[in-house]
Amino acid sequence: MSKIIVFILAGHFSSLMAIALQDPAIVVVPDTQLSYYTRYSDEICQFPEVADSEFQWIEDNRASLSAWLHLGDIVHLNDRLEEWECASDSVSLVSPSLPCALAVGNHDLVHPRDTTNFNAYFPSARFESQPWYGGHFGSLNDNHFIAFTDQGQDFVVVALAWNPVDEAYDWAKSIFESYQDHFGILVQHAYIRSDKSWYPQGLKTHSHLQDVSNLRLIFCGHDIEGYPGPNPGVLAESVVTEFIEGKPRYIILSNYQNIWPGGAVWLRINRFTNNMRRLEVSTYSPWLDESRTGSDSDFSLNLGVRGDVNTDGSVNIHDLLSLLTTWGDCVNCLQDVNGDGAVGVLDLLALLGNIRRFLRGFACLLIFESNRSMVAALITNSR
Ligand SMILES: [Ca+2]
Ligand SMILES: [Ca+2]
Repeated sequence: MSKIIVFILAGHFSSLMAIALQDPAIVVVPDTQLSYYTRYSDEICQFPEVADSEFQWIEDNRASLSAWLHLGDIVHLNDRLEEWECASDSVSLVSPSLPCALAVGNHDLVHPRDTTNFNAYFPSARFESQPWYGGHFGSLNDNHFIAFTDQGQDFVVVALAWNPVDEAYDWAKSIFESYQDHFGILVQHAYIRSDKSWYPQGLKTHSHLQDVSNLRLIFCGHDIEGYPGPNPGVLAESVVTEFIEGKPRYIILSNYQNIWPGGAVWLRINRFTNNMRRLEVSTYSPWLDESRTGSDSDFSLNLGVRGDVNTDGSVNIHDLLSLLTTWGDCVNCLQDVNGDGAVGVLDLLALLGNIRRFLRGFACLLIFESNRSMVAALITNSR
């Protein structure tokens, strides 16, 4: 009888372990516009097979993904319906059961806000039968949100369009507040530049949403200046760190649109590990079947306690030692507690600010040890 119980318990725990081992993962798709760009009237999309490889890869890996998010500039010439046709066909390669959100970029509309073609190919009706589709602001799908749960983690994602009306910001804020217990993500086409400066739209969104405590990640594209990287005008990658109520919020820029052909569909895989304490970001091209290396493309960020360098949930001597041995320049590294691109005194102070509990415990241990030797001496002397 006891053997049977042990067997059942062992089976139960092994299934729990299997669930814990699979982490939520969200794919970010930067600007696809140059895969579809029709330079001449007799061309129907420039590199549709390149874009298709990206969405086929998402479909092939759907079982291990939580969602995919498009950063905008889906097409290059908004008024060319062939580009929208190709883009729609690419997106159709992915099962609609996988949650997705698409930001409207500056190439996806007629300025200032005519999104007729976006809404012809990606209307709310295309998604609203899916349980993850949350709804949209106003009558169009320009600004929409999705909510879903994967591996026990709740997410809410808001997609804000290029140049949204002021009321859309209030709507976005109300969505995050309605899903207060969800991990919040925003996608908006233009937000920061590669030199970490604000785009005016990003600054405006920041002013409206800076106090939203559950907004933890912002993904954006658009920029191709590449400054100060080695490929100005070709690609852009950057991370800006903020702290909201003591928790880190990251603005993550990625765009590779001018890499031949058609941006080579470099996508971002964002994997949430260590019980949502760490974000592991990698950059992969399904077309090239290559991964980008270097700390701008392949890095980890701390989503949890400030100073918890190894993201194990507590700040202690291990984090302190890791920080001290990484002293100096350190782009997108976990030891860069304040996210300024280097490990230094400010990071040390931030870590020490959260290490007080550990130090208190250490002090108690010292007092106990010194008292113990004192008591032992007294006992010895009294004999
Ligand atoms: Ca730690
Ligand atoms: Ca730092």
